[in-house]
Amino acid sequence: MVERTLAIIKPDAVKKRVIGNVIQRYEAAGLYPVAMKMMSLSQPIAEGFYAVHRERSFFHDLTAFMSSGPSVVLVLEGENAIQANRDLMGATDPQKAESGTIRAAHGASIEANAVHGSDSPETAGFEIGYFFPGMDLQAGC
Ligand code: IDP
Ligand code: MG
Repeated sequence: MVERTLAIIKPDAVKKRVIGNVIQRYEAAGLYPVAMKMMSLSQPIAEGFYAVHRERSFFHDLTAFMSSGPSVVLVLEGENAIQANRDLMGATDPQKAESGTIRAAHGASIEANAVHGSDSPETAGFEIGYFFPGMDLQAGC
């Protein structure tokens, strides 16, 4: 099924100058950008985005990191895009990520792990709407 997912190239990857490399990996995996913008997330915007993690010990550090510089926020479209992007990203901890994944290539730590990807249709719907209001989770609109 063709679906959409929300991806973020995080501030660490932007600083490392690997935006182009990451987008190349998306395209090579059949995940095509259908919306994209570069933006600096404020801490409140990062807090709203990661609200599901607000009780976690790392929440403050995570939202400070996410607002430490510009990110690239994208909607990717492709066959089983949500799971396909999770596979392409690799494990949250780059040291545990399979070789060939984006996080194995570019992640520095469990926090500064280069990319975000939605983890379910429910979160993809919320996350796409959060950054691209009015844009549908479903392809073809
Ligand atoms: P995911 O990005 O692989 O879906 P989540 O568990 O949803 O991982 O965590 C969201 C983000 O929070 C991670 O990508 C990472 O940046 C950060 N994070 C997760 N676990 C830790 C931790 O134990 N310490 C610090 N940051 C963490
Ligand atoms: Mg997650």
